[in-house]
Amino acid sequence: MTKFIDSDYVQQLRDITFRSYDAGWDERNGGNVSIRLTEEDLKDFEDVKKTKREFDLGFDAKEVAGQYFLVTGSGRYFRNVTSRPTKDAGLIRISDDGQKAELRWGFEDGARPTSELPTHLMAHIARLKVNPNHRVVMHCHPTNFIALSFTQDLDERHISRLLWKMQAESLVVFPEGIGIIPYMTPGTNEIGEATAKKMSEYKVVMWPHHGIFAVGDNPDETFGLIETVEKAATIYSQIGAQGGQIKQAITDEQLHELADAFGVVGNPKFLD
Ligand code: 2HA
Ligand code: ZN
Repeated sequence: MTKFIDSDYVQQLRDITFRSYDAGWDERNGGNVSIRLTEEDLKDFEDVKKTKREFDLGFDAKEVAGQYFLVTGSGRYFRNVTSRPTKDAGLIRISDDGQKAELRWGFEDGARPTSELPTHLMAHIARLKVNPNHRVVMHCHPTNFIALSFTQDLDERHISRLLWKMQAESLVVFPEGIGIIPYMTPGTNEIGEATAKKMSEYKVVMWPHHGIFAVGDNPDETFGLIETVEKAATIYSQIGAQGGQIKQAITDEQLHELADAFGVVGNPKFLD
């Protein structure tokens, strides 16, 4: 019998939660991840077939009914997922009526899915319409990116251009730029709806004074996207530490050349 604990999915979740913690982006219980899986992905695992507990979702998730999500637990620490995956992570199936999450594996000591489950599921629903290959949604608290939300105008064009111009990699990795929602209370359906709306256009959404939400095909790519955004924000912080005076910078013409060279389309709203 193939056990779900031995799957690549659990291994990938252990890996990115620990890496994100180790990068300093998940103090205490900060951060949450979800990986969308299908019945087909799970057909070989005998130990995910039975519902062990149910959770009310508090919103209608019919658009992902019958799909599975490997998620981190509410109040659980990213630091611990790698050593306690069966307690701090769980596999849920969205019920056929879209109202409940059925626990199929994990959360063995009574844990529940992350408090940000509404945002995760709403973001998956939004991304499925844009790019059905996007299976991973990740939230964490990258320090320099959060700092930008205090010192900069919360303007998508401004923040996107600032990060694009900090390194040549940025435009290639997030050519759509950065979506920004207003500051809102975490864990609510409202912040989920606002984030999901942005996710129909952006792979990265800033939660001002809180953190980042990012999506991607797989855990590696999603984590790499967050690393790239945070690296650009860190360069900006270091420029400040070096006195803040910019003597030369990447021009818009060079951004256009980059986009052409790497076959990406920079968001025309933000590129001059
Ligand atoms: O999971 O980061 O936004 C804890 C959080 C809430
Ligand atoms: Zn958070």
